[in-house]
Order: sequence, then structure tokens, then C-alpha cells
Amino acid sequence: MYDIKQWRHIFKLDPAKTISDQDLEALCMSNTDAIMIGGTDNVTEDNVIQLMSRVRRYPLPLVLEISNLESIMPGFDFYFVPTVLNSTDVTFHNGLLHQALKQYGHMINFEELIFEGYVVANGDSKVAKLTRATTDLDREDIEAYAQMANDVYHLPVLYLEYSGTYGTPEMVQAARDCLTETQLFYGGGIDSLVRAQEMAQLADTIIVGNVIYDSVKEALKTTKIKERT
Ligand code: 1GP
Repeated sequence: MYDIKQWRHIFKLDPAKTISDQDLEALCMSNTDAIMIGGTDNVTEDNVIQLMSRVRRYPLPLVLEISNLESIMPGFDFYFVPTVLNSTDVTFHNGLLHQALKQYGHMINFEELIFEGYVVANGDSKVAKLTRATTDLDREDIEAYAQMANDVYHLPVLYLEYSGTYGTPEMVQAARDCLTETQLFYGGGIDSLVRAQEMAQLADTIIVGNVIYDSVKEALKTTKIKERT
């Protein structure tokens, strides 16, 4: 039904943050391709279900990016499962996935499950600290992770995650140059159309998060990248 490969723009909503009905409607009725619900801390069954039911009124794809076992629930179009390739903790490679499969494996529709290879690149971000990621990465490191995702693990998605800060286009280009099959997601610090355009030229799909909560108007402008493609 939905083809993720065609997605150019995703709004990522943090269930631990507050958003008005009006802003939510503006995001859901915008030109974005999908809404992703996900966050690093304080993601609970309660706040995920609340946000899911509010977004579900709108006719666009809805994704849950799994951050813990407690907040997994039916009702989403897709479940994105991160594996943090540069984490030093096996929990974030496949430990959580292993637990999730033990608990829910019998009821998962694997066509809805997308395994995302994450490279966490902002050492100051919550996700870097939580996953104990090695973030001192040069171009060759990024290339190796991209090869790992594309040629070794054959992952559908590589997510270059600068969460909270704007990344270096050269690094995104380095990943781009190594990917032939794997879809490249870029997220981090996109707070204007100019930045959205810059990263959308390099990545297949851009993820816009924080700016939603700082200025929904600026967030909405980032969807204009879709008019050019
Ligand atoms: C976070 O990649 C997303 O997981 C988006 O990043 O919040 O910095 O926009 P920002």
C-alpha cells in the first residue's frame, strides 16, 4: 500500500512533548509523506497511544519508531526498528529486538517491520549517550557504515542521525556515495527550508523533528522540498 522508498520527507513527533490540535492538523495536512512517532526518553504506552489516536484522524502513513518494549502497540502502518551500528552496547544492536521478538514475534507482520541501520553522529545528543555510541567519526568511518548497511547487512534504511544539531553535508555525501540499494535517511537540525533543501539533495529522505516544537511555521516550510522533486 504505502511505498517507503518514495518518501522524501517525514515529520518525527516526540510523544513526550506537547503539541496543539491546530499544529498537529497543520503537520498532518501538509505535504509531508509520513508521520513518525518516536523519542529517546519518557516514551510510554500512554503517551504513544494518545498521540497515535490523534494522528490517526488524518489520511497519511503513520510509523512507530521503537524505542522501548513498553510502548509497542498495534495500529501503526509501519514499525521502524533501529539498530545503532556505532553503539558500543549490544542492547542497541539487537538486544531490544531480541526481547521484542520473544514477546511479540508470533504476532508481527514482518512486512510492516523496517530495520533501520542508525549511525548516531552527534555526541551530545540524548540518543548518543543512551546508546553509548562512538561518535568521533570521519569520512572513512561513515563510508564503512554505509557499506555495512548496503553491502553486508542489506538493510533497507541507513539513518544518519545528528539529532539536535545540523550535520555536515560532506558526511551525508560520503554515505550517499556508498549506497546503491539502501535508502538514506538524514535527520538533525533541519529548521529551515534552506537546510531541508541542502540535505534533501543528498539524502533520499529527510526527518524533521525539533523545529516542530520551536516553530511549526518553519517546520511546515521544510515540506516545500517536495515541490521540487
Ligand atoms: C531526531 O533525526 C530526528 O531523531 C530529527 O532531528 O530533532 O534535530 O530535527 P531534529
